Amino acid sequence: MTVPDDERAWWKEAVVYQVYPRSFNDTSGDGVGDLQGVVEKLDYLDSLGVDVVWLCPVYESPNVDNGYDVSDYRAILDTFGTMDDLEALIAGLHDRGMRLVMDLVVNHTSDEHEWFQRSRAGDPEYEDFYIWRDGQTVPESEYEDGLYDPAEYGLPRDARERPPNDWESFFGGSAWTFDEDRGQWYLHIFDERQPDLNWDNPRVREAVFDMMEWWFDKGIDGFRMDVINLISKPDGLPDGEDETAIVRGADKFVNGPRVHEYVRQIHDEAVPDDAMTVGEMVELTVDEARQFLGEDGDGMNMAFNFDHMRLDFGPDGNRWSKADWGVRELKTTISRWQEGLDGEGWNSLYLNNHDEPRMVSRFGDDGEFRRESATLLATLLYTLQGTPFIYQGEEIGMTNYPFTSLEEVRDVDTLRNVEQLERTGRFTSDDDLLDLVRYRSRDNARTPMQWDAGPNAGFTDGEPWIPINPNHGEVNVATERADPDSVWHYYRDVISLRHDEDVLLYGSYDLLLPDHDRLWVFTRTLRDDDGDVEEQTLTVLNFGSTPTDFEPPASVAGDAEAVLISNYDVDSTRVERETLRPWEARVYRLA
Ligand code: ISL
Repeated sequence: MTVPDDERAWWKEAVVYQVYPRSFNDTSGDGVGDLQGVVEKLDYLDSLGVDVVWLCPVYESPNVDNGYDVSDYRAILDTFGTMDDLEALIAGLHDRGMRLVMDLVVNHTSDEHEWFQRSRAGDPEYEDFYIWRDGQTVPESEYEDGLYDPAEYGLPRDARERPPNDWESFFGGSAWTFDEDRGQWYLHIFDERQPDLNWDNPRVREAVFDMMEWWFDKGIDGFRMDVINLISKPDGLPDGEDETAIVRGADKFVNGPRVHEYVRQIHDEAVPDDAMTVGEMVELTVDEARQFLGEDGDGMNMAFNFDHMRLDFGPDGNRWSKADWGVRELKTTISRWQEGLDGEGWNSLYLNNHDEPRMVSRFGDDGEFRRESATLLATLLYTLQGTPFIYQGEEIGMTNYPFTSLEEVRDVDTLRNVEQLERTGRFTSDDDLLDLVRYRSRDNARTPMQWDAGPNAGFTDGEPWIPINPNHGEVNVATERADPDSVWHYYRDVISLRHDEDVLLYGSYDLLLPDHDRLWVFTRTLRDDDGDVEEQTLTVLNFGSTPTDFEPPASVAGDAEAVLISNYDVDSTRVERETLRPWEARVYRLA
């Protein structure tokens, strides 16, 4: 056995399936998915071969941000069911040898959380639970010269105050809101109804750790930690300095001064040894990731980084503009993470989630080559080093939604940002606006899971909370399962391949043909103690809708032992010069 036991871990060998419960499966008929809906599909998930379910927030919430605004961490939102349903889900997963990872949203709470209610009322026990500051006084002259408009901050005409600093919210506008009750401003890096917790207050940390322990006692197996590298804010809350920051101020509040101390404390105090943690970390670099992960890290297992999610942002670094990307940049970016974390951390592998457009629409071809490109992307994800995360519907090649009006949009992020951009005259026409929404909106991923070709795609008997993709007649689980050549069957095969092959789990990654602008070719290699190759695979991907010549480098050319998987028929095991078909993907076991 080449892989030492202390290098192995269950979460490294797992495939995680992300459930966005609101859009997964509705059993109550109210048009919103629910926990019983997930329970009902456990055999489905088992048959796909996944090991872990990551469940997006199901806690009590006013749903300003679909559950990422929690008003009670220990209660289940009525729409989703009851605590009994959640316990049934845990039991159902464990019975099948699967595990449950919950979402931990503790950079902020809902403004309806009792902590915030008490904090705004000045209750001494809670007054420092959030980040409260006095505003800056604006000289009367600025008001008279029209340089200051109180309405911009939702303040009355006679107000002469601006926020404590210039930080912006990810959802557009100032990151500060004035609270009448308390007579002060509070910080919210997301919506104004998502006030940021004050992690510098030890009582906040204690309260969070207690809550985490309470969930582990219920039997959950880990946490996905929402925007966890934003929890430490710098003393004095200085203005932003970096003009190209993703939002103004991000250069100050991302990876703040005590973030490692806090992440380590979370792990030391509230996470059992065999649990799995994955931190969502905006603006993370490989160097920073090593400090969170790995042997000398803070105890965290994996991080979601966003480098590959930014390749199509405009030159201003803004998510709400758009630029072309090429496979060269994609492979350079992902290769940097593959090489950078080898032996010093562990990658999470994803190309979409509930915040991103559908991967086949963004990185593949969701028209003529939907099947081929979806399976190529799967081949990539399942033969890289790291733990793959499937987002619901990815396994059937679900696509972006063809929005024709803002009335079809539910997402606070899309609506607030579009509103803000309209104010600055960013759009030339309605079509221009809708183009961007169709490309970027988080709602692309949030339309309901397509189970069958019937009414409402088998998602609900009621009126769905968000429109269902009109392509559900062709793209749905029933059709995919009936067709042995489908995306779904490919996912099942590639998942099972990955489970069986140590070299695909633990082998090191080496990029070949780095400068090729259409092909992505790499090996995975396991070596013995003397450094001799023991096992090796070769992944060859033609990233595009046109045929491409492949000239294999001498190091991998010749007779391979086997073709382990491919998305077209391949009749020879020879790795030799040939023309690859559109979106063709192959994995060889080298001799
Ligand atoms: O992609 C984004 C910015 O680059 C944002 O869409 C997203 O808000 C950001 O990635 C953080 O996401 C997480 O925290 C948000 C929540 O709205 C997202 O759903 C969640 O995944 C606030 O809790």
